[in-house]
Amino acid sequence: MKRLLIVYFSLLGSLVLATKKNLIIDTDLFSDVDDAGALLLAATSPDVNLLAVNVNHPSSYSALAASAILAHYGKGDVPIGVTRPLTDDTFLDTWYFRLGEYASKVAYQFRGGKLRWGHAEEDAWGPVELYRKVLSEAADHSVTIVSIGFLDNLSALLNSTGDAHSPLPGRALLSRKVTELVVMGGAYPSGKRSWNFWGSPLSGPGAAAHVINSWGANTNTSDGDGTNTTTTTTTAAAATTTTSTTANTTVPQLTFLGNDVGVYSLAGERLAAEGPALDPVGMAYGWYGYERRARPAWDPLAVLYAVRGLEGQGKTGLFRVGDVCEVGCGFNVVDWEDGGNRWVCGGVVDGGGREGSRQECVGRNQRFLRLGVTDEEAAAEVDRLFLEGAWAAARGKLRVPGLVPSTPGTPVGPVTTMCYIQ
Ligand SMILES: [Ca+2]
Repeated sequence: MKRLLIVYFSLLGSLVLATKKNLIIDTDLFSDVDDAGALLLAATSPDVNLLAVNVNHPSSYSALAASAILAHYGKGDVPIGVTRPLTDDTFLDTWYFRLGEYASKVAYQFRGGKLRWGHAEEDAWGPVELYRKVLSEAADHSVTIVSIGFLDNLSALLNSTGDAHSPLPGRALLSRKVTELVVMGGAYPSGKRSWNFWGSPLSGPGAAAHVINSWGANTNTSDGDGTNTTTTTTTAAAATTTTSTTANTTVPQLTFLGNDVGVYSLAGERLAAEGPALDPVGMAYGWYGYERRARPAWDPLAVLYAVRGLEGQGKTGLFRVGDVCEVGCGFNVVDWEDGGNRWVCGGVVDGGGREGSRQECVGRNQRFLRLGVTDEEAAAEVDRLFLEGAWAAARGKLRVPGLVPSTPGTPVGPVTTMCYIQ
C-alpha cells in the first residue's frame, strides 16, 4: 500500500509539474502599479514556473522593486535582468499630479531577492543574456513570455547573435523555445499611442514596431523594418532541425491584450484594504493610487491569460479571441513614427510593415483578446487572486496546485478618472 501511495504521489507530482506554465515576464514596473500586481500573480500562482523577470524601464528602482516583490512572495531565486544604462529616476506624475511613486519605496522597504539594495548594476543580468540563458536551458516550445511594458528587451533579443548559451541567433532561439508571446498593448482593430507601443524612454515606438511588424512575416527579403534577419519559414515541413545551429522555425503564437481588456476592470483596492498590513504590492497600490487605489488590471490580466489561456472560452473563461476580420486571419501593424496600431485582415496586403512590401497574415500566428466576462467579473477575479496570493505568502502556506476556478465576487466600486499608463 505504501508503495502504491508513493507511485500515486509521484504520478501526481509529475502531473502537477506538467501543468505548470514556464513564464518569463518583461515589465516596466515604474509608471503604473499594475505591473506590481502582475508580479504578485506570477509569483504566487501554483500554476506558474517563473523562469525570469526582465525589466524594460531603465531605473535601478524598477529592478530592485522586482527583486523585492519576488523575494517577499518566496521567489527570491528568480533571476532578474534590466535594460541599461541604468538611472536612479523615480516616477513623477506630470500628467495628473495625483499618482504616487511606489518603486523606490517597495525596493527599499522590502529589499531582498537577487538584487542587493544599491547594487542593481552589479547584480542584475543584461536582459538579452538572461533571455538567451533561460531560453537555451528550456525545453523546446515550452516557454511563454508575457510583455507588460516596452518591447526593447525583446527587440534586442531578436537582434542578438549566437553566444556561449546558444549558437542560435535571437529570432531562431525564440522560435525554438517559446510557444507564445503575450503582449499587453495596442487597441483592436486600431488605436493611437498605446503607452507600451510608444512610451519607451529608450526607443519610442521603434522596439514595438520591430518586434510586432516582423513577427512571422515572410522575411526572405527583410523584417519589414529594413533590417535583414534570420529567414523564418512558416510551413510545418520546414520545421525539421538539421543541425545544432538551425532553428525549428515554427512561429510562436503572438497574442495581444489591448487597452479594452482591463481598462474598466479596476483592481487592487481590496488588496490594499483587506490584504496583509505589510504586503509590498498592497502598499504599492496605496502609494500609487492617491484617493483611489483601484487601477485598470491590464497587466495582471495579461499574466492570467498567459497562465490559463482560453480555458472555458465561451462559457466561464475570462477571455475570448477577438474577431474583426470577416475572412481569414489578421495581424497587427505598429506605426514606426507614433506607435499607433491597426489590425490588418485578409490573406495578402501591400505595405503591411513598410511601404513596398507584400506581407501575408497566414503563418504569422497572431490574435487579440477580448474579455469573455464582464469588466467587474474580471476585476473581481484579479482581486480574489491578489488576496489569496498575498495572504498565502503572509501566512507561509503552500497553495495547492491546480487551476483555480473563477468565482467573481463583489465589484470594486465605480469607474473614476483614469490614465493610460500601463
Ligand atoms: Ca506595465
